[in-house]
Amino acid sequence: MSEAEKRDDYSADNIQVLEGLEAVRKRPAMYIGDVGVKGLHHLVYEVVDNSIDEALAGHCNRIDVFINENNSITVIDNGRGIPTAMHTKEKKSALEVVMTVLHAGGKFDKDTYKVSGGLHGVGVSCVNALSIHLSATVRRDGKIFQQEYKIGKPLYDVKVIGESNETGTEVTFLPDPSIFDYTEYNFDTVAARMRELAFLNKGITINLTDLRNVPEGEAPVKTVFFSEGGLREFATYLDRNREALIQDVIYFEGEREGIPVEVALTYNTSYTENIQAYVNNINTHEGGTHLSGFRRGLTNTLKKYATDSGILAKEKIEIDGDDFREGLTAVVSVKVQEPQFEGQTKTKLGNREVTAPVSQAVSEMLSAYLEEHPAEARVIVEKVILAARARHAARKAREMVQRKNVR
Ligand code: 0RA
Repeated sequence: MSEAEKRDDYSADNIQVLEGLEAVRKRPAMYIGDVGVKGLHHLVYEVVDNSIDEALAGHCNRIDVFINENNSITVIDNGRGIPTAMHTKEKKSALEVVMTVLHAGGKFDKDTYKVSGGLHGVGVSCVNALSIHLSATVRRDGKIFQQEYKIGKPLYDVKVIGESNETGTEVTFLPDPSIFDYTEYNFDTVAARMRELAFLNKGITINLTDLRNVPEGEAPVKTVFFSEGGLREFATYLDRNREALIQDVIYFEGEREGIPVEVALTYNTSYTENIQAYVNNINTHEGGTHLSGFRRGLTNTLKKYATDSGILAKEKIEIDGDDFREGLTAVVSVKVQEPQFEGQTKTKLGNREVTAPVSQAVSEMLSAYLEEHPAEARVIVEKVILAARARHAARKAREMVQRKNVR
């Protein structure tokens, strides 16, 4: 056996096998949230997430997504390609195992840095189960392999259909109309998620092409999502319609206590707060420990600066956490190996060990920025003090009205 074959053998065998697919068709909502527009779009995200994981592992930098004329979806990546060698336990190609066994997707081995969220990580087999037709094409080892499925069942064994010097995975699926209320994709919905993924995973090019209703004789429009600056550019994008209070985006990227942390923040002249917090590329709408860490780092650092710099001294005013967040736009992204999602919509991070690393990262980047940019620091602190004053005045006014009503 050659080294390459051994490696392939190894990766093929390391796929953990758990359960069957019938369960998914019986209770689709349990796996993809719902069978409406949201669930329909989740299918795309799940397939793309697998390619994102391959990119995060350092083997892929390009993902092409097509919305086809019949509302099927094609996702092509330039990764290593899903292994196709025989999986000894299952006596099937690893590709077939990945496509037909729930949870078989990526748990190849713990060393592989795998953090994708997707349908809460249920895997591409789930997409297969909910598609009337799916085709998987793998380019690797000089060959092109293919297998097709109907509602998750293979139509034939994995076969070689050609030769290729390239590597990668290509999946085309057509959602089952007997499962979904709607089967028509919304370009803007898909585009928004691809844009978000490009910001969250800098350096990956995601191309999105809508092949529906292309006028005769015209080329389809390809939209390219690519971010070199990551969250730094994400924050700028979020504030695109606001007036900036400071021109910079304060940015941190690194690892703290083994947890990859990326944070970007800036201030605009509005009074609203916009903090987007992500765990493994999933927007944690209900917040959690990473958001607490962010808030703690922000509040402590700004409070300390306001006090030490003397700007606060002449004010004699009590400032609290909310005052630091008026006009704040921020994005926090952490990658957590075993995330615990809690809350009503399972979008609240519960892992206690994440708070300190995020808080540290925010304190470090922010104190360094404030020290080096005294002019901007003053503008921020003055805005904070203004917010505190407004809050105190509002409370006084409320108390006055209430006192009058008592009489
Ligand atoms: C695990 C191992 C290997 C590739 C992949 C997963 C993989 C999965 C997907 C899903 C979509 N695109 C993908 N690209 C790669 C290969 C391991 C090896 O070659 O040693």
